[in-house]
Amino acid sequence: MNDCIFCKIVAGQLPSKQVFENDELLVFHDIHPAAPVHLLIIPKVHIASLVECKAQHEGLLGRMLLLAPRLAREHGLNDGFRTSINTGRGGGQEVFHLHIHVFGGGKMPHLI
Ligand code: D5M
Repeated sequence: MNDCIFCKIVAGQLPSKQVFENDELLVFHDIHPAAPVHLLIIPKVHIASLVECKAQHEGLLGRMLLLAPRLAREHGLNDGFRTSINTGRGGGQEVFHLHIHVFGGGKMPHLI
């Protein structure tokens, strides 16, 4: 997607503080951290949101989620961490490229 900022990060056209990369996933620090550690796990392929995910993405979604505890451990979140996926404008999504927030390490916004 030409106008997707996360696709531009994947393509190396925008800078990011990357902490993990493999053939299908990229992880980088959120530019507006909501906690001392705040990472975003994204697929390299453009998927706008969870709504656009199909059965074919089951494995990808599983691998994204399973990366979270490893990242948390590597970033010292030994006491726990939070994951969130905002979906659609009503769900607070601002960047329409699927991503899992992984954050922790201090005071975090209160959520239900
Ligand atoms: O969250 C989208 C998140 O993406 C939000 O926390 C800011 C972050 N963001 C936006 N632009 C960048 C760049 N360029 N680098 C790193 N992080 C970025 P959402 O779930 O869509 O509300």
